[in-house]
Amino acid sequence: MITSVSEILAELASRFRPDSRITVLTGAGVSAASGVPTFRGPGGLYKNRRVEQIGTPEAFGRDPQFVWEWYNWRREVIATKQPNRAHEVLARWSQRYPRFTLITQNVDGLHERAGTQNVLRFHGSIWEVLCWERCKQSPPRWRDETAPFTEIPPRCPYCGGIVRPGVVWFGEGIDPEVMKRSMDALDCDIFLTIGTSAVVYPAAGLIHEAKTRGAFTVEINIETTPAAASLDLPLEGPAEEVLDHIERFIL
Ligand code: BV8
Repeated sequence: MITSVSEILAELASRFRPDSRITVLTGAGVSAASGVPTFRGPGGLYKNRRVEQIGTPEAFGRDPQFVWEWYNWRREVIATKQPNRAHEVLARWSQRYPRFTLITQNVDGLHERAGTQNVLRFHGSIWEVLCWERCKQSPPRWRDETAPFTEIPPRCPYCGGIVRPGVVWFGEGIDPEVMKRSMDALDCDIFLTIGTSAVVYPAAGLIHEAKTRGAFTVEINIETTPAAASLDLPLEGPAEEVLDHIERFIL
């Protein structure tokens, strides 16, 4: 029996009911159509270095100037970008389905700018900073949307030391509250993993856990990822197009 793409999308859309528990995990591919480079695709290297080499507390301790150059460049790029159709569809779902949760590895803030409700920022936010020394006078983190900083590393307004980006680096733990809420959201009916290479843990582990707990698992990606083989429905294509198609079948 040959099943058409329309039949597959219609079957998926039929699972979207008003009381469905819908959880979505997103990665850099969701922001690609907005013009934000992914990490492991073309343009992902910064001055010939990989994210795993720059995004660590050790790299920052050795050379905060270089690490801040990368973040300053990314802030400048992101500040000029707008949410795309993928962000917009997910924002509409978050407003329409009361039991919707979006877990994002992205630090760019584009989901929030699109109006998405119930966003869990698994890897923090590029628009937040904190004192590198965690000085007693400063709050745990604060928002600073300067793009770019004219002086890097930027200074802590409380102690005069340097600040670091409010993101989760390799070797650092996920915020326990964010982790708990993410784990709770894995008890869901539909779990979609969208635009992530599914190689960074513990985020990638969420996909397998959702499947183990009985969710119908869907992947949307332009490539095959290590997670694809164990998913119920791998859909190959750009997130901004595939989500648009699914939404048309739901409405
Ligand atoms: C921790 C900082 C413990 C923020 C980032 C288990 C097994 C193996 C290793 C580990 C493991 N557990 C932990 C580890 C170690 C490590 C890890 O996973 N290493 C891997 C790489 C081997 N993990 C950690 O260190 C984590 N911490 O485990 O701590 C601990 C516990 C207690 C106390 C202390 C410590 C922390 C990980 C945090 C990583 N932070 N960056 C920033 O500045 O951005 S990583 C970086 O990768 C990004 O931030 C991003 O969030 C993350 C994932 O990347 P993706 O979003 O997936 O992007 P990528 O480029 O890879 O892929 C894009 C995809 O989009 C592609 O598939 C492409 O095909 C697709 N695409 C492109 N265009 C489109 C599209 N899809 C659809 N439509 C399109 N248009």
